[in-house]
Amino acid sequence: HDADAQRAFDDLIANERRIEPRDWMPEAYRKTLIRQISQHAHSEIIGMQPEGNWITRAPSLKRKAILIAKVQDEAGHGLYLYSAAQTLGITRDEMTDQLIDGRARYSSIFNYPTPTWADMGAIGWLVDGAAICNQVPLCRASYGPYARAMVRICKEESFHQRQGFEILLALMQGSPEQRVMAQDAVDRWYWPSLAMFGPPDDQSPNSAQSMAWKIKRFSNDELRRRFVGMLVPQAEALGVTLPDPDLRYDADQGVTAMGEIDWDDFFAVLRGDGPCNAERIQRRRTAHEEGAWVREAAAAYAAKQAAPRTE
Ligand code: FAQ
Repeated sequence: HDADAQRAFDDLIANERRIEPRDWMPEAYRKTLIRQISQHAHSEIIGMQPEGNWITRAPSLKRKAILIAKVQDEAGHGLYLYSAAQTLGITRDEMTDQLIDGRARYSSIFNYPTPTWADMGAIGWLVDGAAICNQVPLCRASYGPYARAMVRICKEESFHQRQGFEILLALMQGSPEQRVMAQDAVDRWYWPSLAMFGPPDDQSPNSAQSMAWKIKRFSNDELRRRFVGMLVPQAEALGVTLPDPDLRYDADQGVTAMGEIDWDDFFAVLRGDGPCNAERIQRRRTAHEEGAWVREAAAAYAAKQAAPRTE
């Protein structure tokens, strides 16, 4: 019976069909999806903090409204993704506990500070740009609920990326001080955004199996290279310099050479030793604790609605 179930699963994967929550699936497939989707959800939720930092200080009402909308979208993405993970048998409470206890991973990128307004531009352009590049292929992931969540998320990420680009463009067309601020933000976010794609292929323990299961469609290094190739003409349009003297780009062949990422810094951030790891988790934990009364009130209200009417 198990062999039949495995064969049915293998056929669905081989034929580019989707695995749905009620289908049989190997335990390892379920586990790796819970791992990746919950990490992705946590990234969206923690990812609200670096930009949330600028909502009260945005330089105009219009900029403030746009930034609020973007951060709100990130909350929405986190919620879709938690729901997708829940279809695999983990509860929202378990995922939340893993995050606020510091046991869960979330993207390394959100452990860096946002000292200037130009960081809002660099995050949109580089971080959302990297997210799109990584996530468009995930729209074809073999697990239905994850793939479908990605479609809407990618549409919203495209708007986020454009708004970041436009912030940087406005700064690059501004005063000399504003141009320096924009370039400084690009210098600080460029390398960490490349690290978002994960470790090099020969140090990526999950890639081979995730690609065989058609969760991942391209390797970490392939997507990273594709991303840099997208950035080069955009950097030129902006008038900013990508801080990699070894970068070689050819319009026909794309990126032919690039410098080495500081992997020691990446692994330090993964261990929890990045500049903002402790602050990010503490803030999430406090927000969760301060929200306890809202959850209690919602549960009490739901119970009251479910109870039979007495009048
Ligand atoms: N940070 O074997 P691999 C966003 C871990 S976008 C932290 O290569 P895999 C939008 C990895 O989990 C950001 N950890 O792993 C936004 C694994 O550890 P584990 C979120 C990382 O899964 C924009 C170990 O290293 N996007 O939020 C990172 O095959 C602006 C070995 O790595 C996603 O999550 C990293 N950068 O490939 C929001 C996309 N890289 O679990 C707000 C979905 C690797 O064994 C503002 N995820 N690790 O303990 C993926 O595509 C994949 O999971 C990868 C990693 C590509 C991230």
